[in-house]
Amino acid sequence: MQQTYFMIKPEIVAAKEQKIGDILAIVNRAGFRITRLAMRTMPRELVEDFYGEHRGKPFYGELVEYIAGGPVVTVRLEREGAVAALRELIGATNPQDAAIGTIRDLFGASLQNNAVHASANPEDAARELALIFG
Ligand code: 3AN
Repeated sequence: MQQTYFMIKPEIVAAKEQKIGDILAIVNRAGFRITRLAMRTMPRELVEDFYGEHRGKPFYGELVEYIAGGPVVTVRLEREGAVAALRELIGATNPQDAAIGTIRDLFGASLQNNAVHASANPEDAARELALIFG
């Protein structure tokens, strides 16, 4: 069994019509078990560490503001081949490029407001899970 980190981003949590349940249902139906789950606002310093690989990029400041700007849903998921399977399920970073039926295709609004995050590789998954859940 492999673990990965999944996060539902602030614009989904803040939306008048919340789609948190719909998104988690898709994840469960794809064979993932939820083994940790919380809603929280991430402190700015935590977001800066979390997105450390993007430090210095033109969108970094805006990205940190956005993710630290409101509560997110933090999720630890378990499945065989969880990391790759979840990346496939969420689709490409830009919802416009995301395959039909993927979570970002269904719920993403823009490159920044792309609904969800999933760890990119097993090393990131371990790092992100440690950062978020200790
Ligand atoms: P992914 O979330 O698919 O791993 P990353 O790690 O390249 O993609 O990007 C992390 C987050 O940064 C994205 N989910 C998106 O919100 C934001 N982002 C990435 N690239 C851009 C960009 N060119 N302009 C604005 N925001 C971006």
